[in-house]
Amino acid sequence: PVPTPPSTVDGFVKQFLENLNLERGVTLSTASPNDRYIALATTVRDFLVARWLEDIRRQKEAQAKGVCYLSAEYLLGRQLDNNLLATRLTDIATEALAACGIDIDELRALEVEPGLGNGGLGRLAACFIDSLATMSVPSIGYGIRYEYGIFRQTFVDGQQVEQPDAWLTLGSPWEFAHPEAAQTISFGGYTETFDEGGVTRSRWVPGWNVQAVPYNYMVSGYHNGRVNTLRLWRAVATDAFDLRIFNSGDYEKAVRAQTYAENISKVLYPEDSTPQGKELRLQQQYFFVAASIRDFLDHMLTPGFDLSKLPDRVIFQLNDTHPVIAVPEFMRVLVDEEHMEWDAAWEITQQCFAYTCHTLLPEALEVWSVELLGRLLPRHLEIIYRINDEFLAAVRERFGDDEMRIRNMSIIAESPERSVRMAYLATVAGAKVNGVAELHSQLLREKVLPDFDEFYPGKFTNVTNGVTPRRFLRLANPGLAGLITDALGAGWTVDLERLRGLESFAEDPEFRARFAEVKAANKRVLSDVLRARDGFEVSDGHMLDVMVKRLHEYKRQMLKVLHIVTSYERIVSGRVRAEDVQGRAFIFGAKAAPGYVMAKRIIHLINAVGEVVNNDPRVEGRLQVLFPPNYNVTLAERVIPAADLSEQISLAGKEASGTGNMKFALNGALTIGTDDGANVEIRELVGDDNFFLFGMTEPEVEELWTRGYKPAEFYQQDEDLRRAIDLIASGAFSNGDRTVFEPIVSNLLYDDRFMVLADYASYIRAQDRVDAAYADQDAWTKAAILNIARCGFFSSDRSIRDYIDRIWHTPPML
Ligand code: 26M
Repeated sequence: PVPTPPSTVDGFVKQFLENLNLERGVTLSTASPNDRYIALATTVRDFLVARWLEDIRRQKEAQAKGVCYLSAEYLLGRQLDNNLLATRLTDIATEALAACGIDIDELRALEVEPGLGNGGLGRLAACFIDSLATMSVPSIGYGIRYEYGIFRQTFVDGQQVEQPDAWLTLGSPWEFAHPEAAQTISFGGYTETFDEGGVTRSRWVPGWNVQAVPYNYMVSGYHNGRVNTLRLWRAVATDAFDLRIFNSGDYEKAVRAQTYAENISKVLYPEDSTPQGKELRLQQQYFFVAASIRDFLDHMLTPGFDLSKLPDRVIFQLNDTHPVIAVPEFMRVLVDEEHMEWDAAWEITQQCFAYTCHTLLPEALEVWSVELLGRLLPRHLEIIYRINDEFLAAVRERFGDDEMRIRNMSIIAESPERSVRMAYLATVAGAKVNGVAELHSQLLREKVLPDFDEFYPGKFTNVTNGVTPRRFLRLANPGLAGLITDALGAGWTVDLERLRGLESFAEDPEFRARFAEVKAANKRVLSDVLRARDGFEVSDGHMLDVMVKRLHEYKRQMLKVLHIVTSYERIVSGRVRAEDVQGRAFIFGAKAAPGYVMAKRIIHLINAVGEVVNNDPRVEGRLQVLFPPNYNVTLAERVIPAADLSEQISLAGKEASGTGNMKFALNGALTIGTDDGANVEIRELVGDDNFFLFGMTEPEVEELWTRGYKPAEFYQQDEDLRRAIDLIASGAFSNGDRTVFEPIVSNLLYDDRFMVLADYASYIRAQDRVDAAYADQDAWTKAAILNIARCGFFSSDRSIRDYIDRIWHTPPML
């Protein structure tokens, strides 16, 4: 007997008080705020369980084809609100707590978000499992339960200092641990050959192992009664692991060994583009995919299942290359453990995997040295070699002994070090390979993997990213959601194309006034949050100009800085009167990978510019630079609904898609952006009049590179640019110390890999157009409403539909 949701306030009160007593061992009067939060979360969680258990049973019974989403990251954000929404308990819970003398908002604020991801890729995985549940697709998400998620960012003298994210310390009411269901995952050792009926085969004799303990999370569908599973694995030392060493009598070494094993799920790697080839990272990857594959085979299939039928039952979607070691693992299980013939196993494997690529930067493509891979996973290396041999033989058959081509296509790179190219392995093994926006998929085929596209016609496809309208509209922007529902009815939350219906409302002055009121209210909410959180004062009436995303040179936060410095310099040089300047608050949110020196310098510069600009009386408060530390999903939910202008200014051809760009447009911000990633599709949909385009196109970028890019020439030729850079170089933002930002300045003048200076003039002109447009508030509002009306395409529900149609072929379970 599983509890069913209370339909009354009294019922909720009763369950809540019972949870305080039975789960926390306290009474209402002795409960700490954390006790109350946990009891509330538990009460909500418990009412999802009945549906969840039912769905697990149904999925198993149906024996339908399902998706196993393999991702090293899930950037979930807070759970309470989303689950209240799914169970329709928001109002009941609010009243019930009020009846107990508790303000539910105070408890909401206590939830520490699970930050088990870096940025776009991790958040995309979270949006996808939301859509999978909402669309009743048989599916499960697999990943790692990091004990420490993405670091907490603080600023000390304007510079980033990382603090550990101990998100589990106050308890974790949303998870169910199953230590009894732990699996053993092996590493190291060696391979040996043996004879089996006259055939020589190879097998793995591992050197050590760890336990993988599953932690289950419920993923609730929106108002469809479905609850899916997210299963995250935690590494725990095995007895055997300890015992061998204990028996050797070395207690200290045994305890150290335990620490070693449990390190595997200790911390999320905070890099989001430049893999360092670290051994622990490969351990993490193998650990979670090996546990996930075993889990699927053991629990989702009926005993005696004919493994040749696996492609009818499962597709493993590889979220970037991080889980690609699943390919040789799957082969190892089929061949070594299930005694399948190699060719049959390979046939199945090629139908059971598909690969999503999220980048174009060559330095972001993962490779593992053969030395490391062979030491940690010797049998897998053998399997990879055989896959490569057979693949290259097929390439030879088709193209002849074109050694250049063979070297370029080999899964094994020979220099600078023998290593395995994980993207190539994924491409060879995957039934499909997709990019994450039209432009990105096209460049992937034409520039990154052209030989593979030629060799495998039909393998490459596109699925443009999307975002969940539940979290990023319905929950984050209740004011706008209410307005839309009043206009169109409630169906848009699961059928976002219905937003089209707002087009006619853009012409309605009363609707525009209500929209403007919602935007103003969202700005007040953000302003209150920033005051409480960081002590910032956002001026009334300022345009909110927002750039939030990981700090990376290709994303070009530096271009935004040059715009701010130019606006400032125009005032202090007397070329522009402060009173004539449109008030703007520039809001940044950005974490830098801890080892990314240039990114950290840019963070320092943004804070330094803010310090000066915000305190210079000549500016008369017209320009404000606000950089709240520790941008995360929780803060995103406040910032995005309040924004007027969305900055999507990467160098064309570098941003695979972007997903923040979609969130802003759906919340009625206008975009200033380059022709890059999904910006291209946003602009096509909203129209040129409702989008501020600037900068070179991707072919123009290519052309300038080949011609020879000399950033200093742009500096020489543009007075505003010269003044801005000179001001930074002069020490104006570093108390006269010219050395602090010198590396940034010389990088811009003499290297500038991402062509900030080449796009500067075009960017400044576009910003001048933004100012002019903002002066007509009513026209701006109209454009904002049209952005919303025309961006329904960017629902992650549509992305999932595309994955189903083009890759998975998994019909929804009705
Ligand atoms: C790899 C190895 C070692 C440590 C970390 C990594 C790693 C982790 C995350 C590498 C890349 C990671 O993420 C990349 C990412 O977030 N890419 C973004 O994906 C989004 C979703 O598709 C796109 O919208 C963005 O354009 C793309 O930059």
